[in-house]
Amino acid sequence: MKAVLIYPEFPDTFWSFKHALRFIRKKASSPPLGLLTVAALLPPEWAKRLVDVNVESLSADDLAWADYAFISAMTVQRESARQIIDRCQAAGVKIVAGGPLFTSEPEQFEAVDHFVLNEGELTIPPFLADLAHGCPQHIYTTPDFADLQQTPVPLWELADLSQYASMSIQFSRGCPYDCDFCNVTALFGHRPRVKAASQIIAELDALYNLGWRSPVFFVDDNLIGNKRYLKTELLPALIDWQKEKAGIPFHSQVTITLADDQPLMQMMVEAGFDAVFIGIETPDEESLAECSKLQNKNRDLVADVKRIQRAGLEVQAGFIVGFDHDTPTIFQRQIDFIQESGIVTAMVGLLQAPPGTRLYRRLKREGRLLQQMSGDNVDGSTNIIPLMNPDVLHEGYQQVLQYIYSPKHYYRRVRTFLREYQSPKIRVGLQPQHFLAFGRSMFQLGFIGRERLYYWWLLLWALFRRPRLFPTAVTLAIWGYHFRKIYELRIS
Ligand code: B12
Repeated sequence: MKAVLIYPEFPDTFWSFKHALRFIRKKASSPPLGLLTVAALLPPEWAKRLVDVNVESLSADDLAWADYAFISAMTVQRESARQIIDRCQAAGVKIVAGGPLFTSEPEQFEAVDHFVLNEGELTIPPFLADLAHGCPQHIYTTPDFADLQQTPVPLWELADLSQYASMSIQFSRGCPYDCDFCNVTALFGHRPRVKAASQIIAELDALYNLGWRSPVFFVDDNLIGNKRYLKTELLPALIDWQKEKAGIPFHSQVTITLADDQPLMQMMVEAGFDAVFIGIETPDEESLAECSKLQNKNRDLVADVKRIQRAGLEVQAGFIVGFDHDTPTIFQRQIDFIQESGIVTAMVGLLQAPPGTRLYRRLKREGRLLQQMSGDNVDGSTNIIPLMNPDVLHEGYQQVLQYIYSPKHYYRRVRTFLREYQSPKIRVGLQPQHFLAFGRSMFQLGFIGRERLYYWWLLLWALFRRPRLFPTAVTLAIWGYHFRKIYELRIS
């Protein structure tokens, strides 16, 4: 059997980093970990090809070669997925589809032969068994959650690693919290299921042996969901692993409660973590209560962020406007919070209700749902009717973006952050692409960009005040360029 595993194209989004990747001559930020895991779940004797359309095009030869096309996608890839499905159908290749897009809206894709939904560890084996007996069904689904200790090492060797800026690894799925707008618990449940530390070391070894010497993203929705296991098993194993390795910093996603645990932060930094993404959402206590983000309530969130930064972890964060309790004062409060905390990578979106969430069910009951979601949670669109006047909400949203991503305020935020941030313990070794990126940034941002004065001032400031963080300053300047491009598209 010959299987081509296809990952559709992403549009320009906040996390696509498309405008920043050009500086380092990379085509995508991360490889499709879901498909590489699916590949490892398919029989070893099958011939397999990966085509990530974000880094190479899908050729007629790929389709002529394959018996089956395995397609994975997020909602934001819907359009590209449709085009690929049409091409597979025209070429007479049978289509197997799975992943978040197809799990949430299978009814939208009539041409798919087999939907193998939810977690592949549970649904691929029955599909393969039926296929072997010549009677594969149209849809495979399950209400259960997989035991990650059985998940195989992803087949990274199928991907051309040199095209990506970062690699991905998954340690856990599931989150103990209950934020009403989040579809992670709907997709993966509340109980954090973890891999054994030895599995993670085997995955890291596999990447290292393939020559990978750049950042690795632990894609867990909440890395600290099981703190005990993290402290006693995973982090000690990672600290040990890093001892004979070079150039592999980690980053991940956590909750703000990390700030309460100094020893945990120290261990994470020692293990090589240098950044964490946190759902902060809003500084408004009533809106936090409304969405059940109770772990963020009754805290000094700015102080928490600074404590995490001082420990040596950059805080990137998500923010939401459009809660029922939001009044027009929320826009300035969000701006003040973001600027004061020095959260450089601030992903701000309008409240959306993904299918399967508690928020979706509530708004459906209240008759406040609109059209289907775009799949990009920060494109200024929403599928809900807000309580605030929609014009005021959109105007306020744009005002936040214009402010925080204007060169003046963005670069000021970078300095606020660098003042606090302790330099990372583990860094990527300098590679030719970094010099290239620096050269390009001097040209693009320092000569032709409208941010040129701020750019040079930041570099001078970093050189004298935080010389060890000079490469971080250059990186953040480049990221700022990407964020501005993304939000300029949204605002125009
Ligand atoms: C890592 C990650 C990213 C990374 C890397 C993405 C990439 N290249 O794959 C980055 C940071 C780039 C990213 C970006 C975005 N992301 Co993202 N991301 C994730 C995250 C945290 C983990 C995904 C992952 O690697 N999981 C590990 C693998 C092993 O699991 P998996 O992909 O689900 O695959 C399993 C099953 O789904 C199934 N499966 C998957 N594919 C297939 C295919 C077949 C044929 C079969 C049989 C089975 C199967 O089997 C696998 C093994 O069980 C998820 C949340 C989550 N927990 O899933 C969000 C998530 C996928 N992202 C999401 C979103 C919204 C985005 C953005 C649009 C955000 C934005 N506004 O910019 C962007 C869009 C991407 C882009 N490049 O522009 C949403 C998608 C929701 C949806 N319904 O589509 C999620 C679910 C987060 C959320 N809470 O809503 N993301």
